[in-house]
Amino acid sequence: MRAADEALIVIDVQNDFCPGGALAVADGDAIVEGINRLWEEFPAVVLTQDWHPAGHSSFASSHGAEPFSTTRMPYGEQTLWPDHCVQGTPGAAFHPRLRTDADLILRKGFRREVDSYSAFFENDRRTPTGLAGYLRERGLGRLTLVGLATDYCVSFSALDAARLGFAVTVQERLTRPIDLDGSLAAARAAWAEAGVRVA
Ligand code: VGL
Ligand code: ZN
Repeated sequence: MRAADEALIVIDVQNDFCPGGALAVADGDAIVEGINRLWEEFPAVVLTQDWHPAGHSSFASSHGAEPFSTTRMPYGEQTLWPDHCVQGTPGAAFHPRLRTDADLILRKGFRREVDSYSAFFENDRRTPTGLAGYLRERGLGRLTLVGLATDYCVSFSALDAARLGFAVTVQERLTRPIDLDGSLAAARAAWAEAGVRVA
């Protein structure tokens, strides 16, 4: 069993990020059993769920653009994705074999005009999701991150958590990357810079 201040944060293990899904990550489903096993060790577990309204501004279809192209948003550069994790659709549901009896399920990306890769802040880097306050009030200062995708939502969450003063470990074997234009290498370099541990 882990210490009482340790939490497992499971990022976006949802059907649309698994093989057959709208934004499938290669082998995304291969981490499910390992996450369920690791779960047993932790006194606290949080799941995050990417949860977009139809017509979300991160969808290429909302801009008449090609998926995986980029656009300028008021808050900066934004990659445009295939429509994915639309609220209430099967693609937005957790992988059917993932445990879901978490203490907290945090939904993110629900504002049409701004994306939210990180579990802590929207992509404007300023609007908090409330997760930091939740963890702090519960005395959970040490976080282990797993889930999808390594180089987007896991990485942005890890970097924000470190910036907020949490001790952060990414259990990389229980993540899978999208790896767009060197994004995985960039993520790993940023973790080293920010003091995010990789297990
Ligand atoms: C994610 C792209 C768009 C992720 C979510 O969970 O990593 N990536 N929305
Ligand atoms: Zn998304």
